[in-house]
Amino acid sequence: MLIRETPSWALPEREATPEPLYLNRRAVVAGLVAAGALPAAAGTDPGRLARIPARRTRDAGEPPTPLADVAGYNNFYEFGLDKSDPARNAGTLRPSPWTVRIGGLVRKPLTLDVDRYIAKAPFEERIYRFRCVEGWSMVIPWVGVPFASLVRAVEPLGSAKYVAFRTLADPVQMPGLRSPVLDWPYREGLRLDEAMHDLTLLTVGVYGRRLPNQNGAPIRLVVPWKYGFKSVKSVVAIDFVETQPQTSWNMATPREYGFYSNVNPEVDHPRWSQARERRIGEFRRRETLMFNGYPEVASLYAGMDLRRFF
Ligand SMILES: Nc1nc2c(c(=O)[nH]1)N[C@H]1C(S)=C(S)[C@@H](COP(=O)(O)O)O[C@H]1N2
Ligand SMILES: [Mo]
Repeated sequence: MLIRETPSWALPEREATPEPLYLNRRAVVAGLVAAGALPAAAGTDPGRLARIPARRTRDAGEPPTPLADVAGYNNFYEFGLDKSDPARNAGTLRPSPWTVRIGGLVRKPLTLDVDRYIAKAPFEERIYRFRCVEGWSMVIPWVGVPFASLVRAVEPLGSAKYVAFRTLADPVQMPGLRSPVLDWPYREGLRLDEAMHDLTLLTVGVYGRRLPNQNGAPIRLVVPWKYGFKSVKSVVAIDFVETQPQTSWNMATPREYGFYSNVNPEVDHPRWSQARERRIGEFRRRETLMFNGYPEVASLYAGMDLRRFF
């Protein structure tokens, strides 16, 4: 749903954000900086986005999860296995300068300089539901651009059918790489039509700020109709390929983590039901919605048996 459309993105922050959120943000951010979970501000605030998103093009219709939870309760195994590890350990990640190499079966491969991209791309704010396969969920105001715009820029060849994403794997910056829980680097993938769906967001910020390291700085994917592990963090390489790429979670436990992993309350994970979820901050569990409440993606899977292709 389009809430605001303006010719210019250069709105003052208070106009780009609903008032209660705006009023809260400074206090919350100050608290997180004090707790060491966000970069400290030395005069200027390095966490601020160079440009403020002008448009909110998606609203979940529910209040966003507080930034303290979004940036304090994370899965990012490169920094440890506990939910509080990434916020504690991801300070060693250096998100700038950062490049993303985009290639494979494309006519115009390119290397993205993320700082320059952040300074130029026409960002939107999108409030999406976010559902982890572990059974918890949040509502998150992301800042990003539709991934499809990048796909169009590199001009995939007709033979490109899938997109493969890879996270940085630097043991100096990422202490979690010492433990072999996953086959590093963290890899994920989408079918090309999924990658080009308007909901698929190339994300650089949250709550109007650059992504905290623990949320996948400086650039990550967000695929809101799929379980959270498909939303790969701190991306360094994107390749267009012909056949379904290997993905880290699927390689680790294929019975538990399918390539598609669309949120589906009717297909249980072998170790737990997916029928319900706990929204972080709520007490009672709520029912999980098909495709996480994004029914517009259903046509991508027409004719597919979603029990077999889970
Ligand atoms: N590189 C990388 N990306 C990752 C993960 C990870 O461990 N490493 N965890 C995934 C999982 S399981 C979830 S639920 C989300 C969590 O994103 P958030 O911490 O921003 O909420 O990131 C996903 N992307
Ligand atoms: Mo997850």
